[in-house]
Amino acid sequence: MPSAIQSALQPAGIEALRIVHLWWIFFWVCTVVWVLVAGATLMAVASGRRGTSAGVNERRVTGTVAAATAVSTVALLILLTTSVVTDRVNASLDTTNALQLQITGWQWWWDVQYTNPQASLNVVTANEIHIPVGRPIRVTLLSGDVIHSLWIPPLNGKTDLIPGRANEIWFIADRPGVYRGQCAEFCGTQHAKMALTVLAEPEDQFQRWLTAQRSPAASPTTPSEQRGREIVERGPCAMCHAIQGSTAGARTAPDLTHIATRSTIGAGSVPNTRGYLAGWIADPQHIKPGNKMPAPGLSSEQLLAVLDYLESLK
Ligand code: HEC
Ligand SMILES: [Cu+2]
Repeated sequence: MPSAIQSALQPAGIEALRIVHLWWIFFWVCTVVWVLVAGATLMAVASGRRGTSAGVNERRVTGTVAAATAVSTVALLILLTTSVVTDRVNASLDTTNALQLQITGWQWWWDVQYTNPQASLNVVTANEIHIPVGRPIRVTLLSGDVIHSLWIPPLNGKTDLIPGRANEIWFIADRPGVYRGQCAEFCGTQHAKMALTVLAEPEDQFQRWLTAQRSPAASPTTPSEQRGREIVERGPCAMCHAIQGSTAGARTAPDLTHIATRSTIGAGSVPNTRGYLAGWIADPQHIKPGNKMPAPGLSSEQLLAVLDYLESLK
């Protein structure tokens, strides 16, 4: 996977582009103000040394204050209008043919649903989204616990996920790439390890991914995978996780139906390799201290079987 972009100064979509324009307007207006203030201070120091007479000073002060007030008013008006206009324009993206997503923030991971009017075509995943390039993405933002905030800097600004309320954002990716989003509202100990990876890809590639995600979990093909599935279904895992097509159907932890297709585990904490997966299942608290998955206490034989099974969930 190419390295992910997480900079608001490298926009990959029209919404982020408008925000970066706004950023540069703020930057230049503030720079000019700073230079004027610094210049005026230096001039005041210099004229103080020269010791100008009181009468001249008074007239100059009135003039300067009037000019400074006018400049400040104009500067503030520029900042106000440009930010209000950017906000309004960004809020009104054309959403014809939009892809509808529902993202729910949990301490400390993202539940993602590709909602479809036909329920059997729904896709549930976590912490990693695929989106088609050039199509508006309309996201409903919910929270399962506390306030979170979703920020994918190359695509759009931040929007909060608030318990008991549905917020909405839109964005569109102009070019393929990997963009890294991050929770931007402090939400507890592992707030910093709450990333959302966005893979923007051409429409046909996206459709292939979506179709694959719609299928239930792969059936075990080896005795070890079979054993792993039994442990997951009968053990504690099924109390929190869902694997479509198995009896595990809980929704308070990341959906594991196609876990092997994701690039990271623990919401971007570590790469999804066999080694890290083993480390995660053996002791999730070591990789992400304080997270809501207790160590399941599997024997090494059970751990290997569970690993084989999870790695088969392509
Ligand atoms: C008490 C609930 C609970 C139990 C029991 C549990 N998990 Fe988890 N699991 C979680 C939560 C919550 C997360 C997300 C943690 C985070 O990223 O902050 C998670 C994350 C994971 C992940 C990483 C998923 C991802 O996309 O990042 C894997 C893999 C996983 N669990 C496997 C298992 C297995 C296998 C078992 C049983 C042996 C199990 N879990 C038992 C709650 C649980
Ligand atoms: Cu958060």
